[in-house]
Amino acid sequence: MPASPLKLLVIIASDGDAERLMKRLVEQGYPATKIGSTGGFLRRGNATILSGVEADEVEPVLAAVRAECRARTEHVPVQALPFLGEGAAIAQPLEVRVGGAIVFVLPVERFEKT
Ligand code: 2BA
Repeated sequence: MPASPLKLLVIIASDGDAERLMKRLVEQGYPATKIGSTGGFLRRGNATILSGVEADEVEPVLAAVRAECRARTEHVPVQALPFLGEGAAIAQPLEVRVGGAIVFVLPVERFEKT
């Protein structure tokens, strides 16, 4: 039987959640690479995890993401935002989603290991 097609999961998560998620993925035998990244809106450090798995492994990986990356809200002073800050001295803090994860599932055309 031919192998299930490969998928690449691109997972963007907060640093703390990403660390726990990496641990869980590796414990469960899924390959994962963590890259330091920065969110464009908050300009905070976050982490991007790449995981290349077979199509039938996507759901178990997503289950791990849901278990480790729980969304919550935080109030961020508008002055702390890099592009809204100027002249926003009296604006109310902005409620933003932090934690949780953003996941893209991409088809993999070809995989090579040299
Ligand atoms: P940031 O761009 O720093 O965004 C952090 C959080 O700020 C977002 O959480 C969202 O709740 C809020 N936010 C972003 N843009 C906003 C806006 N224009 N107005 C009001 N609130 C806004 P998430 O949606 O969970 O995104 C978390 C991080 O995932 C983002 O950090 C970014 O690094 C990445 N991300 C999210 N969507 C993406 C996408 N479509 N493509 C690439 N990266 C994405």
